[in-house]
Amino acid sequence: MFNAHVLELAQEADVQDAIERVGVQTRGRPILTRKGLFRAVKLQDVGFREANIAKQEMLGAGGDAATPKGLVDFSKEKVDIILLGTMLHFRRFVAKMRSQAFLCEAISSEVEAVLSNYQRRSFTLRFPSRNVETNRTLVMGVLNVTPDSFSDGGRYLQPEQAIERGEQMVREGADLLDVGAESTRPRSEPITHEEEWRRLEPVLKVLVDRLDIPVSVDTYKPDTAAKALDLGASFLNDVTGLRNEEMVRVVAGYDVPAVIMHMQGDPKTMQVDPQYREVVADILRFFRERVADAVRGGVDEEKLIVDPGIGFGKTLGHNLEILRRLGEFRSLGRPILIGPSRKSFIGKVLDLEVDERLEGSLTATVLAMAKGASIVRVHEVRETVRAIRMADAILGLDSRELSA
Ligand code: HH2
Repeated sequence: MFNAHVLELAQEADVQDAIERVGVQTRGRPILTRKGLFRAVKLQDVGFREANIAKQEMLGAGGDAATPKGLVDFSKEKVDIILLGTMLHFRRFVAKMRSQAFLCEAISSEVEAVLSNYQRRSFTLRFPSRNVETNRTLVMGVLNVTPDSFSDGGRYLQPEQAIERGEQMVREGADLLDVGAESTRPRSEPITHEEEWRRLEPVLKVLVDRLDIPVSVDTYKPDTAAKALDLGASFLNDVTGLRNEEMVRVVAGYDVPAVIMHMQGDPKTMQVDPQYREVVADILRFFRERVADAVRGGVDEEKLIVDPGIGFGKTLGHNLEILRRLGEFRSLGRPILIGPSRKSFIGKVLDLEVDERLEGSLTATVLAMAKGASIVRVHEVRETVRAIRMADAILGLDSRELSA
């Protein structure tokens, strides 16, 4: 009996650890690490010439490519393909494609970039007053100074209550705080900048002074964003994904981190009949465009955080698929934020009202961090911090020394 068993090697570190344990010589380690790591890379809308070359080069490199029938009978101008191979195969492929004709060089660069991005686990969030590392999962507490938020609407409308709740979340272990003054729940009505600021100012003023953690403002209005940053907020959370040029100017001008969230449509109508060609790929494309636009507008790319926007123009199936495939967003090389907390997709799966969704929220949040989310946006901070610390320890993400 040889005690054969299948090893789970998803990350470079897993392969390195496994081959070290069998006593591989130092020289052999890098090559075996590449051979031990399998990847599948999907490309969309590839011209048939490039797709044919990619298939040949991937086969030549020792891997393979999944291509549609339309590629061989020339019935399609553009096709989606999946490259399959180990990191060694991809290394050879990238080198070969670089010197091929047509758009092959661009494919080579894109594939090389996503494979390297996907490996990236830790980021430094540079806030005005401090840097925060994402070498463990960060918990962002939600504070809604609104009369109508879907979960905590009306509870923290009075400044004293909101301030007390903010301080409480810090005591409970929040790493970041997200303060919002306008609900963006489905069917909500927009409010004016004046009204938003009237609700926000008294709370924000005190919190930024008293709290020792970075505070973000959940707003898509450039005027509110600028005033909040002047007052001492550390970053911005924009549910419209920096689509407004003015907002890009604010982020670039203040040089602060910003969350680009994906939303299909607007809150009033987003849940009517959301449609995607492929939900994950479509959102990835949206992020790429938004990041590129922001960078063109002077924003430092390293300041951007992406969030697929659970519940914003998505069906139950879309939300579950986004969470199941969340790791694919690591292809962007940006930190991922996720906010499943108490949302209606949990209510639909478990048939439970908003205030009974704690277990569903914790499950979604922990699975999301296991897939690579760096920041989790939650209402129930105390419980989430415990769940996340435990998950971080199991996954080896906790930088603290844990003794036996
Ligand atoms: N969800 C809500 C609001 N802002 N921002 C990001 N980045 N990600 C999210 O998932 C997200 C968000 C909705 O939740 P909540 O703030 O509790 O509700 P409301 O919009 O009703 O105030």
